[in-house]
Amino acid sequence: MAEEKKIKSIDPATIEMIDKATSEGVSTVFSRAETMRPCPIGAEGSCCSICAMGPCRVPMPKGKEETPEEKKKRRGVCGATVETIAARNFVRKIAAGTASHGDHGRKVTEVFLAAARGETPGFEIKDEQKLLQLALDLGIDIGERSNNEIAIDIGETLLKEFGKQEGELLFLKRAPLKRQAIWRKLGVAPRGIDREVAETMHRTHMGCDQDYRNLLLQGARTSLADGWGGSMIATELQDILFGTPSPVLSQINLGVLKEDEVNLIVHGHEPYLAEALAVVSQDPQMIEYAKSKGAKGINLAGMCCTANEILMRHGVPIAGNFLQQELAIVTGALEAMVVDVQCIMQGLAEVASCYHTKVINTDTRAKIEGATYMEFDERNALESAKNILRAAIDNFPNRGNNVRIPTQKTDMIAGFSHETINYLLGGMFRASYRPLNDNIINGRIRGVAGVVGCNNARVTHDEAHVIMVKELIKNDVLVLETGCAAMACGKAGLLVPEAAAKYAGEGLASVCETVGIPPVLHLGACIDNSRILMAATAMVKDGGLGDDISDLPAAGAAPEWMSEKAIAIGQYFVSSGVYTVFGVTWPTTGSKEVTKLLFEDMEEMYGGKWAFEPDPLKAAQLMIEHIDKKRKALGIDKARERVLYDMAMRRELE
Ligand code: BF8
Repeated sequence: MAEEKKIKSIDPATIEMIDKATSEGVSTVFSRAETMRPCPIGAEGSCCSICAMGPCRVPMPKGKEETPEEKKKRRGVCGATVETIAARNFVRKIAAGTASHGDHGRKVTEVFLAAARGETPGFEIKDEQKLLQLALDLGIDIGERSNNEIAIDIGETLLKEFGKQEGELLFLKRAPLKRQAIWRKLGVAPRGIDREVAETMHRTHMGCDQDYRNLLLQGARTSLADGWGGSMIATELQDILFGTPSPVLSQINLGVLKEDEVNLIVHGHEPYLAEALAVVSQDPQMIEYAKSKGAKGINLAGMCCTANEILMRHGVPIAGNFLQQELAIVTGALEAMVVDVQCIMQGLAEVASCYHTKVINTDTRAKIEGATYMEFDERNALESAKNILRAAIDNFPNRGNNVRIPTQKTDMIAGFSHETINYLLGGMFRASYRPLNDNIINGRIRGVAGVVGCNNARVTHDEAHVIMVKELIKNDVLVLETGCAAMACGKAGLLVPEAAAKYAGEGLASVCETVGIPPVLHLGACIDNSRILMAATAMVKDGGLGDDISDLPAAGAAPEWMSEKAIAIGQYFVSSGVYTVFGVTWPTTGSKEVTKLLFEDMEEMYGGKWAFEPDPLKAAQLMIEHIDKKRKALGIDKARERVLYDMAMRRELE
């Protein structure tokens, strides 16, 4: 369990709005986290609530070593051991995360198919090159056929991936051959995405799968159905439909809200509505309408993963990450918060009731009490978006006199898709990860780290992300980011090329300077962690760094994780061969055996394993040690001298 935190956020804009909320008597996630302590038994995975004979609480005794006799007695009413209970709880989180990304991927596929069939005016295939590449990957005939004909075949093929009952997910073939062989040997190559989720729910029903090892194998299989299934399908099809991201300059933090314009934040995960809003908010008629209500214009901003989607494709600024959602309303300057699915705090409607903000929910899968429901119809996207935007504009005259927008906003560059990294490094005509591999081999770059995931109100907002990433880049580790992690580092000024000279070690800085990239690359939303899998695979395929993802000098982390999706992501990285460190709290500490399997034995099985370290500096050092271990195994450890930073040098660099 993380220690009592000292400050609520490292971000002054966040602190200013927490203070404003407090002085206005508004409760937020920050104040609720103070009054509601986490349940210590649930936090360690020792509470079983899957049948009505419980909930059974079987906590690890504190302050003394448990005897085998005591351990035997730690059982639920049905006789379930702590191992079974902890493992069931853990793999259920994986199933929930996989289901969330999978359902997102399924909806993307349906919209993609509808667009290919010409049923969604406003949405059409944008990235022909990626469409054709995907057709080749899937063995779909290109010939003289139109893009839409090819897209229909792709959509129909990928839609079947969700309900497939036999065989393997098609994208598994993209992984290095050695990786595929490991999955097959362990029996964890997923069949259909939904099938793995359903089987996990079945196996974790009362009195079913009771062997924690077997449960964790199914957990791995389910997680792979996320990373190489639902998430990868979503990323691929979104890119084809809305455009593959390329580097774009924008800004981040609550200071992107504007005092004299209609402010509209789009928050959640699926990008169709946000795409349509990005278009209609530029419509001269809508701008005129906003002016008729006394505003100078329309200001669209994003929040959470939806923000990442429209930032990368349209340069739309980001108002903040997960823990800032209520605070955007506390500014008093937000006309509407438009939401769809996932990571939308139920506290939003309550906070909005203290201001003039309308919370507009748009998805039938996520109804919200106290919000205004305006269903978004993808088949009539632009009209739907206009209706929602009109509701926001109509709300502008209702602003109160309690408006205060923090001044903080920071420049950031996003849009580093796997393809873009390829082009940036290798050039348009010989796109390749070769230069990255060469710089890793010659030691200028020590390795690569994926730092991803959420904010968590149990730890200081954004702090762990920024400390970890600064430590990594100082030690010449190139950082790839997604989700709320990328936003934390964006606010801290790490997503601009100038950050290389300021914060990165000499080797990494020299490479960033040559290529013109920041030392921390923003790859997108959480589903876009599949881009990191693709980047890792491309590094393996380009040669010189072993023949599997687990051979790469690479590591992953989610230092402020909170959602079940984060556990699914972490497990698919581990199952793909990546050493992955989580912070905040660890959900299986109630069982030594389960924790040992995750933290130790998985390395034997998958080449990757989990670790838990709530101190972000120590966690970064664990990642660097792992990277060095891999460099040694590859025989490239002599190529670089390790730079050790003492405290004085660190302060100088800060
Ligand atoms: O999917 S990083 S808080 S917003 S779960 Fe949610 Fe976590 Fe943010 Fe996106 Ni990902």
